[in-house]
Amino acid sequence: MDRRHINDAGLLSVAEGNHMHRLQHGFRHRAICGAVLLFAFLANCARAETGAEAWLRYAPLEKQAAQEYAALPASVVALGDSPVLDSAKGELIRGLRGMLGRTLREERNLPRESAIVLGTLSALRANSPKLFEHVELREDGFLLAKEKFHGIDCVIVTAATDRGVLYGVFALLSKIARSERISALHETQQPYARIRWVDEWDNLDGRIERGYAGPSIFFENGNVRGDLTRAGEYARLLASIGINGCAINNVNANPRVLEDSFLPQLARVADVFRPWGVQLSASVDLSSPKVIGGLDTFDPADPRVAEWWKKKVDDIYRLIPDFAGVVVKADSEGRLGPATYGRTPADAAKVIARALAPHGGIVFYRAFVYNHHLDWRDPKNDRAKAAYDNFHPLDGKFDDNVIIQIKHGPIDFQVREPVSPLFSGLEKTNEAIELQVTQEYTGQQRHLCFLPTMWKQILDFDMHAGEQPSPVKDIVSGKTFHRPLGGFVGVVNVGMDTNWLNHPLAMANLYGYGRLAWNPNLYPSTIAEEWTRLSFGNDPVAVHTIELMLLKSWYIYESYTGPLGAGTLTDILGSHYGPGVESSEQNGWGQWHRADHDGVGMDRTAATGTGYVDQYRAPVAKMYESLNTTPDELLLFFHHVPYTYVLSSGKTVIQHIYDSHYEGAEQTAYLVQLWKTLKGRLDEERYGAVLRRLEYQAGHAIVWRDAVCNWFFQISGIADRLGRVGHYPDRIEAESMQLQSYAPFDVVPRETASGGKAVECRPPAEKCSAAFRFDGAAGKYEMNVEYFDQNNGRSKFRVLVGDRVVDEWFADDHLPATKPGGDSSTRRRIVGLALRPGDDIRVEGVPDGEEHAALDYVEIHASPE
Ligand code: GCW
Repeated sequence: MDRRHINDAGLLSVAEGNHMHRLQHGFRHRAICGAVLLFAFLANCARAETGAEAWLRYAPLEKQAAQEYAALPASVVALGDSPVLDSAKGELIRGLRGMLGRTLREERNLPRESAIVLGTLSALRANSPKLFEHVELREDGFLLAKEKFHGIDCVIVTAATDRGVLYGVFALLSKIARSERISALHETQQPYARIRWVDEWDNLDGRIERGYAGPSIFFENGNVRGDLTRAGEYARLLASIGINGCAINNVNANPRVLEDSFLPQLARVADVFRPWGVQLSASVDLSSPKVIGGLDTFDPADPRVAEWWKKKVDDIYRLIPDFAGVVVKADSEGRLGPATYGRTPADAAKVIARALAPHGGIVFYRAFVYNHHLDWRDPKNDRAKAAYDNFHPLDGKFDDNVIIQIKHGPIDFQVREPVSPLFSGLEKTNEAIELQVTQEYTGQQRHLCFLPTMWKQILDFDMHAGEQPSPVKDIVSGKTFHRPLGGFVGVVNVGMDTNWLNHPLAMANLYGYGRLAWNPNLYPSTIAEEWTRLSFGNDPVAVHTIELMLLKSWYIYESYTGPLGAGTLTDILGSHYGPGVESSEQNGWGQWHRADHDGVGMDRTAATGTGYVDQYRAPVAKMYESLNTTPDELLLFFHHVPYTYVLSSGKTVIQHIYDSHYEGAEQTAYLVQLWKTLKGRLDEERYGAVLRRLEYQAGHAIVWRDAVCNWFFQISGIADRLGRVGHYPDRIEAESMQLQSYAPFDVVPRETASGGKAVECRPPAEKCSAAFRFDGAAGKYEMNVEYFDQNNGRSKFRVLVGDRVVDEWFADDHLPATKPGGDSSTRRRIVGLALRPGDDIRVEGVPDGEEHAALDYVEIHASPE
């Protein structure tokens, strides 16, 4: 596939739109003519796709594509015996059966005929000492090769460890699923870093902090689940992308996980992880020695505390010999930590690290330590400085089995942040980068936002920490400073939803995280293409369209939610989902954008600001210190500028804010159009599920657009040059309609409803209505009804034209909202509506529970559709 025209930076361009159109047209034509393609596509449609299989579908290949693999041997031999090797063999059989319809014969002994041979290098060499003489494989790396073994042509999957063999099998199956040629197979892959982990923020009661896909797959009602089938399936998914560790409980850890009675429960999870080479880890609370250990202290300097940790860790290893280690969040957001006793993170880490060391375990100490009661009135205060201020002075004071786990940016997973300066602030300490797969601040798996595009920019960012280039990926993997350990941690938060992350396209983020942790030199476009082929099949139009959508989606999301590095303008005090521009200001959380009447942005310069810039190495600091060399997309992170400041694009800041929000909302609508071109090319289930979410997103992008633009219009007093902001000629406000029982009210914050007001149907009213007369010309129209869908009721809406009901629905989505506002505002689109002048239009609402069928406005646009 020719992908050169996909420019993976920025929004969708007109050229890309046109190209897509041509491409789809061309392929549509061929698909109709080509019986082969048509057959393939029918075969595709026949599968019921729940998303449970994720990228391991092993769907039957088209006949022609399957031809490439006709020469694959008919049997498999595994040299050795271990649960991981058994998984490798089982997976190979399963995959080939699914894709090629062939069932491999399992041979126990050395092959007498051509076979697929699975085994470690040492197992192979025990039989054939000269085999792959010059190949060197480390840890989880593997080799796939066609080679003679005992004089017989074989396909060999080998590695230093059984886990490497398993990874090799997954890689081989992935090639086949993507119809990649394997006739001249000889490929070595070596992971970039040893640590490739995921964290899950699951609470023992089964809820997941910042999880958007149902309850925990690990816990329920305070215990580990009885049925751990899903946990085992998850481990298989993780293994398929090279993930080797998983911390299963929230970093806001419940001390109970370390209770004696709980440890056997943890061991059950380790048991289902083990066959997939995924090592179990747990988050621990530093006050445990006191809270569950019966000591009167948890001071790390107290020998009784050290003794407690040692005994606890020994107990864990008795039950879980391959336990990976622990994750620590301390002195952060209300968690207790060494600061209680005037000790440092190094003191605290040491005590646990020494207990773990004899067993080979690791401590991940999170650098997310900050004061959330900062005085916002002090212009020198800056939360962004916290991680560096806390950890840089401790460089060299951590044991070799301690890793400092650093969020990618200095604040908190915002849609755009610079890279954390702490990466180059530690030279004698192991590091891991923490990336967030769960879309906390990036649309919560309701908005499409493919994050590998962002992660790749972060990983490639040169910190200038030495004479050679020192991109973040090289620092965290230990290459730059020759550290023994390091790597990647992704916060995932999969749930019991069948498809793991709720939005069918969100799984591209988990896949992409794993792929980048394995090889951060991969391009986002390669990752997007791989994932799409594996998840949706090889239809070139589908692959191309989905890849394009993924690659653009982060830029699109950013353009309507967080301009110029100001941070995500979401409600930071609530759900972190819908708009709430002012919520970051005037409180201690420190996610300030400092917008006032004259300007916007945080001055973080050394000259006049907080001095944060100086935490970077000189060349980076120099770039950010100056307005002229700070890239536009991070301008407001580093500088406070007047709204009239002219960007390098030639636009003023305020006009950029307006334009990007309008453009973002338009492009979101265009994503819907792009997706619709795939109808018939994909299975109905996922086609429909994605379409519904994209349509919702297109509506919510307008909520975002209007909220942010109106807020900045209010505060700056500067009008939109294009006259859009504050002017909605097609919009009829609910509060200006003829109301029956509906009553107007003020929505808070005001920018989250059109005109700051909406109407609601308060009990005792059982049904309310809002009506107006249509005075446009006769024709076909699209009507949009903006209403509020809370999660504490299931109101019913009806729209009537005269006596004719043209639409009805329930407000029964599960949005993170109990009141009308930016989280709950939802758009209902009614298309192809025939209207005549003088038509009476009426919206009826029936409230339910705490949800009062609140209505914001109606919009009517001429539409040929
Ligand atoms: O982003 C914030 C989240 C918290 C989270 C915290 C952290 C687990 O809003 O929910 O707590 O970061 O990373 O510790």
